[in-house]
Amino acid sequence: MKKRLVSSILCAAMVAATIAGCGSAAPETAATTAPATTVEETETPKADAPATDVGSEKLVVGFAQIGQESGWRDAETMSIQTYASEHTDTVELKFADAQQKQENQIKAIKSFIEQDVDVIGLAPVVETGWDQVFAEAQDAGIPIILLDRTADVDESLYATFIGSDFIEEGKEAARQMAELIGGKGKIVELEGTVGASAATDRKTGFDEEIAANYPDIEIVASQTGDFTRAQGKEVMESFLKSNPDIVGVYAHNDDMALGAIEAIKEAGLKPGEDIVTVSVDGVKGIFEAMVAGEANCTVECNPLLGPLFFETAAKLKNGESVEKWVKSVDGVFTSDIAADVIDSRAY
Ligand code: GYE
Repeated sequence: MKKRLVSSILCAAMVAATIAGCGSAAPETAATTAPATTVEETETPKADAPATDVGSEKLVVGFAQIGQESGWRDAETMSIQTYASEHTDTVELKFADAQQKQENQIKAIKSFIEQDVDVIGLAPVVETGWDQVFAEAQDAGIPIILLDRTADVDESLYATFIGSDFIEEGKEAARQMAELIGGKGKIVELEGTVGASAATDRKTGFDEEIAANYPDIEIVASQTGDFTRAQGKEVMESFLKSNPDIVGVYAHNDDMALGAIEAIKEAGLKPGEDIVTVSVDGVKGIFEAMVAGEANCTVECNPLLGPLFFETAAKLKNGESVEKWVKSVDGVFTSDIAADVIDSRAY
């Protein structure tokens, strides 16, 4: 029963990823028939045990989540909590919501160490400032899995990073933007949380690709919207006031793009036509906006990391080796195919 459940979750993930890949408008970053994750991630569980089986004891995992800043984050939380609730006989999850604050994440990690969990998972809200608490976990013999964002620490301080290549996402977004605006014009950039790897790298990838290959595209303003819809809207309002002649907006996540779309409409302009959008994540809301003709492109970033997270934690508890970076394989979606794939989107 347990085994079937794990298999069906994996199959569902693979099917979803395959559908996603098939819909890809620009397949450079997407393996069209590949699962959303690498071989390591989607390995079929052994015939005689569920993937998170660690013998007679339960696998006890502490996860320090960032907060609830975006639809993407909610989908990831759901993926982790659903896996735990469907595997209560083999898995125990201690879940902390840090409400966007690094100090809360550090507190959560310290409490997980005190409770002597088997493995600690963390989505680091920012990249720096982790050395000391990671060293404490290491001294206590508890491995750390970085989930979806990286930390700027020595590689020896964590076991693995599971997530996407943000630089590549930024570069892909730049190529899509260039295509949409015919290689020229003024654009603005809505950045994610200051100091977060997903924001820093999505900016680096995008800005470098524009600078290297599109001399007639000018990024006239770039400012943080903290990965939220409300701040995306607010910052876009001020961008529109000081830059009335922009032709595109690049947002480091879909939620900020959705906020920007509201601001564009309120300014009496047509999002998707007067000002095109390119963003990252692939959440349902941006597909709806694309179907409505108000958004143009999203570069996918897979948040359904729950099963892989627990399987990796089980491996670490069992003393098995894991890759230092288990990279997600993500697709790219443009508005012309949004209507065909929207029903198959799992988040
Ligand atoms: O893209 C954004 C979220 O860390 C990859 O965080 C994640 C990012 C995601 O808030 O929407």
